Amino acid sequence: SAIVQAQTEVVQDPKHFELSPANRRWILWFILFGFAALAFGVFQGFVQGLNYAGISLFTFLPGMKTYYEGLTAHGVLNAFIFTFAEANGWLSLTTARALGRNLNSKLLALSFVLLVLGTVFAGIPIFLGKASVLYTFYPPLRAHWAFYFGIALAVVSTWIISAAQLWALAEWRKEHKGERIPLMAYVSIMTYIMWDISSLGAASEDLFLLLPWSLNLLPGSDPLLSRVLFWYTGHQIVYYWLLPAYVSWYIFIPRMVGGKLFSDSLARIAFIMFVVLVPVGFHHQYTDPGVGNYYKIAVLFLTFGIAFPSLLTAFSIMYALEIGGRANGGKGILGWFLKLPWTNPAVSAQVLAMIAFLPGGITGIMNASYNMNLLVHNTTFVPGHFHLTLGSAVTLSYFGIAYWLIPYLTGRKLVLEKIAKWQPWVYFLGILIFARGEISGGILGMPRRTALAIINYEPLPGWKLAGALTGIGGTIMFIGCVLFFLVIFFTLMQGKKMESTGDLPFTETYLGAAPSGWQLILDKLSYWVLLSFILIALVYGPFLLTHLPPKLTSPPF
Ligand code: HAS
Ligand code: CU
Repeated sequence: SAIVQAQTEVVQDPKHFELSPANRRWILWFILFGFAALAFGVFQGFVQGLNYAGISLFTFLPGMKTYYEGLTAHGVLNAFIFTFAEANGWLSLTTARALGRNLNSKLLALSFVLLVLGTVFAGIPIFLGKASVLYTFYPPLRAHWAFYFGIALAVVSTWIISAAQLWALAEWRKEHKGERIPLMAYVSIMTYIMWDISSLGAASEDLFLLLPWSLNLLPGSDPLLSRVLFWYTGHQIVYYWLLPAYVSWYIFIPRMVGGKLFSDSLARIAFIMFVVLVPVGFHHQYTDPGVGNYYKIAVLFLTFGIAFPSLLTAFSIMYALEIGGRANGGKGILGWFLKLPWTNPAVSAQVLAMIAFLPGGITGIMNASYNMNLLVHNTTFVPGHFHLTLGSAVTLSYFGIAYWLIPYLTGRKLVLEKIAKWQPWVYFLGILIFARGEISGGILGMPRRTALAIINYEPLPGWKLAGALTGIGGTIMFIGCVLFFLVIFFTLMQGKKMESTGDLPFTETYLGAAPSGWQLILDKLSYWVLLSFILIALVYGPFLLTHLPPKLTSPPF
């Protein structure tokens, strides 16, 4: 309680701020569009889960003809469109609030339109069976050009949000010479800077190799180069999914549990590490022939490096939760944990997200360990890992954020509160069963990305139980999603109008942003970007120098 009462430092700039109607509108559209994409995607996910339990339903879904069509729709809608839309909306809001200035609403509108167009362009060929190339779009699998074009539009929409953020920051700096960047803006903008740097690989693959190839302008594809470019982005995209949840965990959760964030600098350092340690994508290619050991060993160490800011985060957030739990009367080593506001679904969803992220992170570190990877690569262990991370840490966090954000944006009170209270628990139970199935099955060699329900060979003995758990867990997760969509839908339709929506529930910090001293270097964003590019050149430079020009020899499949 001494810490709760001690020094307070705010993480945003002015005390009062009005979100403009245009900013509010576009942010709300982003949030709702993202959840709509999630709703379409989880239908496919439900069917994918049942596949492992030996039940083949994929051909029954509207527009679905094959397993791979459904899996592509699931991956693109949930891993790209849902996450891009939520991050675009959510981190525009946090940046605007923290800098005390609305983002350029024309840019928000343009970004939103491009994301919708991108979804339409990519979605139509998927649902026509002309782009069953999965969300990793490895050549020589070839999709209709509209698919690659749509993905490019979606990525450009994220760059536009980054431009809008940086513009607002430049304006803010003119009026606040020598001041520290407010923490809430800092973490939001750093997330997008990290993504700007990281998206260059897959974006150039898409625009310069795959799109022209799909239009027959190139003689063939270069699978090795494409995979290297894809995974350069493909690992860091996971932090573009995760960091918006971290923004909520660092900046909002401490306040919502009655606590406080301990250290401003520690939070900034974590985000700097995500910006600097970009080149780790080769850990998805440990088993790729054609990638030398230099790269595999370099990224092994760098990957352990980039797990570190998540450990910092675990420390920071656990401490913030403890401060809150103790302020609420929690005693003893763990008593504070029970005193968290568990009946508030905005909190329970996010604390459950954190708990799921513990095994999510541990399985990531197992994946990164070269010799473990040889055992689990291309097995269901990997989707087990990423449903604990993307499918839980991120998705459950967005559920939790939505429970207060949608009332904030619409001015409507949440309805069906009883269902909202149960919803995170249902989803959490589902993911635990699902991940237990996938992870144990993976250790027994159960392959991922395989239509197990219709294979013409005998499954290994352990796969039956693992597959059944995957199907049962996936069904419970799906029910958890449906409950969420019900709450949001009826809130939008029938929620009582509130008189005022108040301010965003951001935290105060115990050790705030120091106005002078070594901490000032944390705000020199260009230094960290430069460092990131140097490291990228060291890891990827030799590969590109020895591999280029592209070897466009593979015919399409
Ligand atoms: Fe990963 C594959 C390594 C994090 C997503 N990952 C994937 C794929 C996806 C994905 C989608 O090295 C599959 C791609 C494909 O289709 O092939 N991953 C890692 C590592 C981390 C990691 C080292 N991954 C993520 C996150 C994701 C994600 C985050 C999505 C959001 N991953 C890999 C590797 C592969 C891989 C290999 C390739 C596998 C293969 O062979 O194909 C690390 O960043 C993880 C660090 C995390 C932690 C956990 C910190 C815990 C926190 C919670 C604290 C709890 C609190 C509450 C406060 C160290 C912050 C507690 C309260 C109490 C009382 C307990
Ligand atoms: Cu990775």
